[in-house]
Amino acid sequence: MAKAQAMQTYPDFLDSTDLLADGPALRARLARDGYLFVRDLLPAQTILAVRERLLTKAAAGGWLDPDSPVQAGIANQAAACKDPEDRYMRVFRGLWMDEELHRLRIHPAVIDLFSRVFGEPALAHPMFVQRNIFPQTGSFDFTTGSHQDRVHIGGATSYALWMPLGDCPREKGALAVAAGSHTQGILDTKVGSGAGGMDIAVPIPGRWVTGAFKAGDGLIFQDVTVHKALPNRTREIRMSFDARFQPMSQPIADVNMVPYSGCGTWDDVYAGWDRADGRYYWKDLTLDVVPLDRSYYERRDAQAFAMAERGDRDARDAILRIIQRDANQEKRTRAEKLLERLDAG
Ligand SMILES: O=C(O)CCC(=O)C(=O)O
Repeated sequence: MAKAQAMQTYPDFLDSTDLLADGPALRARLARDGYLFVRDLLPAQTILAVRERLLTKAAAGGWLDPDSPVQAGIANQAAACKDPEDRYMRVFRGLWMDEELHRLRIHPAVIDLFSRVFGEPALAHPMFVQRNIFPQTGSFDFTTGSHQDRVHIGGATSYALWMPLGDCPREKGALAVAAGSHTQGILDTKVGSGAGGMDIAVPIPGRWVTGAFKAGDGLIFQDVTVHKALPNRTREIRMSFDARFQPMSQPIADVNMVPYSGCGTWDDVYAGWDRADGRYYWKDLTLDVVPLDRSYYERRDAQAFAMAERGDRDARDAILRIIQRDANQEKRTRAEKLLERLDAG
């Protein structure tokens, strides 16, 4: 717990709200620190409306305490789970497909901000992430480990927008970034339970900063800025979304053009929507779509197979990801056998 306590004392983000209208100043600060923290980027009411929609779906999926009001977002700890477990995905799909959630990443305030930062039209990646972090307890302990996004996102330099769906004080699992870490390029990774089943394997450069978010506040960071989430020490599920943005003229990797893994096709996603706006917003744009450099995943998979052969359960998340997400049938079969062995102990 000492480590968690130390995280609670990280200094606050530098607040860049006063620079919001000044593209060159935002660009300079982002280049210097690797991140921007902005208050009230989206109207709180917009965020809270999405939060309520997602909580209703989470409650129907059994994730919330049946004895508490849905709006309180109190977790049913017996249902605690995480991406990419099957029981997580069963409920998560419905949350991720939510139409109002999808509209957040193309809200004019967001697109205008990134366009100012880039000095040219900004592209919101079609693919984005919605996260649900259950409280940390004796029997369930998952938070996002330190990582960089670049290996997962590929393409040209991109920037994330991370926003909690509702207020997010530090103890609810706020995001932290290592300011200045973006100057060191892509760092070595090892198999872990962090984003994409990878964690950073070397000492982390830069200076950790974090802060308390109010609904509508946003954190922007570069794709090589190291970041992680603080543990969720409340009784609520911490809900957030993170989307990626880049200058429209730059190459975008193919993996960012498809829905979240396990959520079907775009037609599947849109089938349950009431309104048409926000669907296929990229279809008429001229984009330079390139393949993702998969070498980082290939290295992760080789490490995960070697660990799982030795019976090391730390490989479990990466093995699960191979089973669910790898195009290669041979690898999936090998991973399935190893998972059975790992789970049999
Ligand atoms: O929300 C989290 O726990 C992790 C977010 C993250 O890793 C990201 O936005 O890239």
